[in-house]
This record gives sequence, C-alpha cells and structure tokens, in this order.
Amino acid sequence: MDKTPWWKQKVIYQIYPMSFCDSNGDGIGDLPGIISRLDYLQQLGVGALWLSPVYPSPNRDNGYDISDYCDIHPNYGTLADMDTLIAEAKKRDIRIIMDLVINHTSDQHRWFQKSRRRIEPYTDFYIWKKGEPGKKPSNWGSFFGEDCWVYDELRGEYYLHLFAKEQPDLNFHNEMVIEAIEEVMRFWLERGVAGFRCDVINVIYKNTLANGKWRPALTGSEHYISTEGCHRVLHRLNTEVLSRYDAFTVGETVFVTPRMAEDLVDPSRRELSTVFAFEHMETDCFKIKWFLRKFRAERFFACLTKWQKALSWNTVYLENHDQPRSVSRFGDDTRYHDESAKALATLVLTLRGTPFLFEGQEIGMTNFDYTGMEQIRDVESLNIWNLGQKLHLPRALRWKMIKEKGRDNARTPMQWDDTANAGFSGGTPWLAVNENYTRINVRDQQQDPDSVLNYYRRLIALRNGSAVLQQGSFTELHRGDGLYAYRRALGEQSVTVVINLSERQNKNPAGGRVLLSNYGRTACPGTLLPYEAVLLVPEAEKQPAAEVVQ
Ligand code: TEU
Ligand code: CA
Repeated sequence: MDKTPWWKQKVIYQIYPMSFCDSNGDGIGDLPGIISRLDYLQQLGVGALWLSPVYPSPNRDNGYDISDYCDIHPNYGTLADMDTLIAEAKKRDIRIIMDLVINHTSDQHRWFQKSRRRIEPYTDFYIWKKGEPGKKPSNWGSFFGEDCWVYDELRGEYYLHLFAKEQPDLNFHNEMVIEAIEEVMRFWLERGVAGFRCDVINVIYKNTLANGKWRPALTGSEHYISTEGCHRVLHRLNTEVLSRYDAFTVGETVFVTPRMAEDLVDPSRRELSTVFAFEHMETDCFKIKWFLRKFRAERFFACLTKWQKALSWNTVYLENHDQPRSVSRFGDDTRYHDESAKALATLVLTLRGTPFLFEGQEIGMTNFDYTGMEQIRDVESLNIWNLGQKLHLPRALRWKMIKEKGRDNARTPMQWDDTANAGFSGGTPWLAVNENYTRINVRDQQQDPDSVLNYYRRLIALRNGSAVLQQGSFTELHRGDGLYAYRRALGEQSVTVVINLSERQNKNPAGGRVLLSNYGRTACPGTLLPYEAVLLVPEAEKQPAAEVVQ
C-alpha cells in the first residue's frame, strides 16, 4: 500500500476569499462564490484549497485579525455554507485547509476585550507589560513598520503587537491559551477540514520582552524567532490534536534558515508537516522587502537549489497574498507574458516538494496597475507609505516601493472573463480590477489550447500522474545566464527540466525526448528561446515517466 501522504502527491491552491468570486454583488468574494467555481478547480487538477481567513474579523488586516475563531464572517456566508463547501469539494476529491492565525487575535476578540478588563480567565491571555504612558516597555519594532507597544487606558498597561496595533499578540506562556487554541483546531477538524496553514507560526513564543539588539527593522526578533518554547507548543498541538485527525499543517515561518526549518518539519519531532520559507522571496531585496534590489535569476536559482538540497521536504511557491505577482516579478509581464508565466509554471510544478499556487497565477495575472495611493487598501502599504513620509524618503522612491512590493498587487479580483469587473462581481469590487482583464482572463484561456491556463492544466496532470515528479530526488545540472537545469530521478526513471528565465537565447545543456514544452516543441531544442522551458526524458526510456498530456 502506498503510504505517501496525500500532501506529497497533490498540488494545493490558495484562495483569497475576498477576491475570488462574489455571488451576491456586494463587491466581496464569498463561500457560495467559491462553491460555484469548484468545477473549474477540479478541472485545473488541484487536490486541496487553502482559504485565507474567512472568520469574523473587523478586516483591519483582511481577516488576519480574527475576532471569532469558530464562525464565518457574514461577508463570506455562514457555517452552513462552509459545511457545503467542505462536502462539495470532497465530492471532487479536493480537501479544505483553513488559515489559522494564532500569534495574535483582533483587538475586537472577546478574549482581548475581557483581558483589558482583567476578567478571568482572560487576564493573562495577551502580552501585557507595565509602563508609563509615553515610555515604551522595550525597543522592539513591528512587521508593519510601527513600534509594537500600545498603551491601553482601560487596563493601564501596554500590550504587545508584532503586526498592526489592532492585532494584539497572544501569550503562549499561558497554558489556557494553548488549550483554547486546541479547542479551535478540534472545532474545524471535526467539521471535516484537512488541516491548517499556520500564520507566522515561528514567532508565537517570546522568550523575554527585554530590549533587542538594534536592527534596521524588527529589533527584538532574536527573542522570538523559532524559540524552544515555540517547538514545545507545536509538538503539543501535534500530539494532542493534529495527529489524531491525521491533519496536514504548513507553517508560515519568517526568517528561518534551512536548519531551523528542518527542525520544524522533521517527522520524528512531530511538529509541522511542512513550512513556507521565505529566502527565495528575499532574493530581490536586502533582507527586508522594502530595501529593493534588482532581481537576478542566478541568485534566485542558487537559493532554490540550497533549499532543495537542505530540506527533507519543501513547499514550492512563487506567489501568495503577501507577494507581488510572479510573472511581473521574476518574468516579463509585457513582452513575454505567456512564455514567462509558463516558464514559472514549469518551475513551481517540477521542483521537489508540495507546490502551492495562488489564485490567478494559473492565468498569469500581473501586478496591480494602480496609479495612486488612494487605490491602495492594504494596512501594511499604508503604514509603510506614512513611515516613509516621516523619514523624508523621496515620494518617487516610496511609490516605487509600494508599486513593486505592496501586497495589493496580488489581491486584485480574480479575472474570470471580459465582462464588467472581470466577472468577479455584479457590484463594485472592494479593490479595483486590473484593467488587463480583457486580455488576461479564465474564459478566453479556457478556449485557447496554448494558453497559460491550459499549460498549467497539462503540467498539473503530468505531475499528478508522475511518481518521479512527486517523489524523485533533485540534482542541479546547470545554473547560469538565466538558465536553470535539474534532474528529478526515481529508480530507473528520470525527468530533466530546463528553464531559460531570461530574454536571451541560451544553449540547451541537456538532451532527450520532449515530454512537455512551453513553446509547443516536439523535438529537443539545441537553443532555448526567451523564457523557454522544456521537460525531457531519456530517449531510450521505454516506459516514459508520464505520457505527454495534450
Ligand atoms: O504574514 C506574515 C509576514 O511576515 C509577511 O509576509 C507580511 O505579510 C509582510 O509582508 C511583512 O513585511 C502573515 C500573513 O500572511 C499576512 O497576510 C498577515 O498580514 C500577517 O501574517 C499577520 O497576520
Ligand atoms: Ca459577496
């Protein structure tokens, strides 16, 4: 019997519910909208959906500020809609993964409201610290460019928030907090979800609140990144709850080295199934995303190879709701839109690890075409804009930072067709639709056999049917001049992947029979054209790793 867990075989698709599909014309995507698109997702070939948070929330940080862990935001529907989604997805062999944000809650959560008033058992649910108004307890900085202490008049103490000030951090030194989180996990697992994407999971346990060593950003982080206490909490959540449901977890882990990541995913430690690491997402910046640096494919490939070699099992992703669109960032979204989107598809679906796609990636959606700050909704971008102003950064530089790295780049509504609002909503969308929806949309691409969408479908089908692509080892063959080549091998079978992530022509360092080509080639090319990608199998191989899917 095949004991390989499902999450090592399937492709996972992230839905940003606010922007996916609006069923009732209020401009906000919702659960019935997702349900109406399940057939599309089944045809795409994905095996699980990760939903960004759908819980009640004041949406200061678009749902990552949860005010009730055991209900559904009325914008999205009801618990009954969620049950329908789980059941309808299951019929199509698709699992549902919830986003679990436990580092912090919303300041509107009843736990916080009671904690402010010292009502038991919530008094120590959050990280409170005595201090004079105007005199912060420590020098820490937050992820969203503010300092991270707020003085609460009602309680007469400061609380800690590593993200927005409306997102107070929970206190994982408190046994009752861990129990409360266990209850939340059981609530959803009992309803039939397959697991959780665990938001910023490696910062939940703070060793101390003392001053940190000064850094240009995130001063204090040495006191809370991947602490022993965090490992202890995760082991406990795993043994007491997750393992009993055979639940899958992917932890979002910031500033981790491969060593730190391996400690979180090593099966013998029983903590998480997988993690999202960020290093490859930091190859176009100097450590902090706002410190822009020109993208260089070599640096990117070197980082991918490093993680492929170091970690027993990776996640592979190029996009999510916090990152710019990959075709705009790593490809060329004007001259070689389709070619580069397909080259990136080849990359994300043939490396070793669980592939995660973000809604719209499969049609090559591009960065938002906004022209002014008034179009921006994201709290992080708004904070950074204001901070930049305070620091007297030139306006042009601030604008460049937001244009290139702002999170709304990925959050514009899904482009379903070329009708009004891209078929996303009958009302006014909460965030503007990218004007290129008449050129880039699902309906057109469904009808075009050579579209980015149909290339994704072929590639996913290929991966779904190929043990080599799922399980095979990874060996780098070549890296340089924008070219990346590697081999995946399992037993007698192998697949060689060659990707030219540049607009230069490049000599092909590999040979073999063509399994799939983003230029529609049938014979192995000697010279690779701009953004050309090709999957090759040995000529002599009688039993191909997987048939070419047309
Ligand atoms: O993100 C955590 C995180 O560290 C970053 O990716 C963050 O979005 C930012 O870009 C740092 O500069 C997670 C969620 O994915 C994000 O949407 C939330 O805003 C954040 O946690 C807080 O819950
Ligand atoms: Ca709606």
